[in-house]
Amino acid sequence: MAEKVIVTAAVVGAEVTREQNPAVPYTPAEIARAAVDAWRAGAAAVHLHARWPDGRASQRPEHFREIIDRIRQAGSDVVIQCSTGGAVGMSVDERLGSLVDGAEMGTLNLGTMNFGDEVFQNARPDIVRIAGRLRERRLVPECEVYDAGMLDTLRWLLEKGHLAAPYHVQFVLGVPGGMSASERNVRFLLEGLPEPTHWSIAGVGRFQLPMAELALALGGHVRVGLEDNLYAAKGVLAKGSDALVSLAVDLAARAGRELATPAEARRILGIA
Ligand code: KMH
Ligand code: ZN
Repeated sequence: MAEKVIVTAAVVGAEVTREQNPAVPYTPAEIARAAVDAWRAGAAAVHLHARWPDGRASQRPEHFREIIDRIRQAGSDVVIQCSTGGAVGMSVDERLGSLVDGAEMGTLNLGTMNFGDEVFQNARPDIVRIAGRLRERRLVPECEVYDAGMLDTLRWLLEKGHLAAPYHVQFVLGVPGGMSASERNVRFLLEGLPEPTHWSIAGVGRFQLPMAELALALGGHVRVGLEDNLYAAKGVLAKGSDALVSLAVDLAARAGRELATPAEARRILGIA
């Protein structure tokens, strides 16, 4: 029987805007509400970014603290994962601002890549530094893999002792400049995954739900939400990340995969 599935909700990224979808949350209160709604819809974990009230990307510790406090005040035990990717162009120091008390996981982006028309910089010494900070703070890394060579970097980090289990792998597929979101690519990536590990797929744009369906069929976990995709169906804007979580929950039921609760997700992910 396949492991229970962890649905992660990425409720806001650094790039999507309210002009594209009015449901995109900006303030800490809005982001926390989106996270709690996603948890109520079945998400066991939330992947968090922050914004300034005008929508600019923020990695300010006070924004992350307020988001986490509000999520807990609402009675949610959802697993909290903070982005150390931030936005393209931010320094590593700025990106590390998100790792505040209350975070349980932090992302670890495994390479430099074209990101649309920009460059997302993740030089190897910076990856090592972020991995070190996650270790110091006893946060479980979620390794963001956008392309096949990044799995070689994962292996290198493990060999050199910069990273050790527990860690989680998120295949983020369909970023313009990264690997596309196809079944062939997923099967190839899975062959290169170090054992033992658990993995998830975040498909970008129209690939979000097909990739969730594929991950469910192959025994993986899934990430959905407005960070990666603004639409519930072709031409239909999602009313929120919770709506996308609900669609993933339906797919999980159809695939015969039970949902992990946040407590079960902590056990699977190795969060102490
Ligand atoms: N905003 C992207 C440039 C992460 O959260 O760790 C990077 C990103 C990855 O979203
Ligand atoms: Zn992110």
